[in-house]
Amino acid sequence: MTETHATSSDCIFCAIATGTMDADIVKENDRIIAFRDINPQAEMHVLVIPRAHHGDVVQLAKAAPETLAELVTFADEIASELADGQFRFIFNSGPQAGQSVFHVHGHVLGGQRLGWTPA
Ligand code: D5M
Repeated sequence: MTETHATSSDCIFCAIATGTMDADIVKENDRIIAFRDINPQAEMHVLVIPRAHHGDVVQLAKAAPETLAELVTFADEIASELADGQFRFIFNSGPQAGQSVFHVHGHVLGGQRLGWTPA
């Protein structure tokens, strides 16, 4: 598993968090940044990440549980601002679960009725 660092030089989401890579940012504060997914899977598909580098949601939960809680609050606020306030919040953890970027990110999905067939 990826180690936890403030930033990681080869991490694309660290690059977005530090402003060295462009993203379609919808909300941010000192600790968290949210931006639209480049490959949207729903009418609203936003990624919510801590600026600090943590490899996955379990590492974040162990290192900074208050930041994980704030990600949930962020997701709720984004869903209210961009859609009808209802949302699905997904963390893929590990390659077999579909994780492809190893900087923790929650997928905020909504703006439409969502199906449920993960396989
Ligand atoms: O989700 C990784 C997600 O990250 C996937 O839905 C594409 C998205 N992605 C990758 N690069 C970018 C940039 N540069 N901007 C916006 N979105 C991006 P995972 O759960 O790891 O499969």
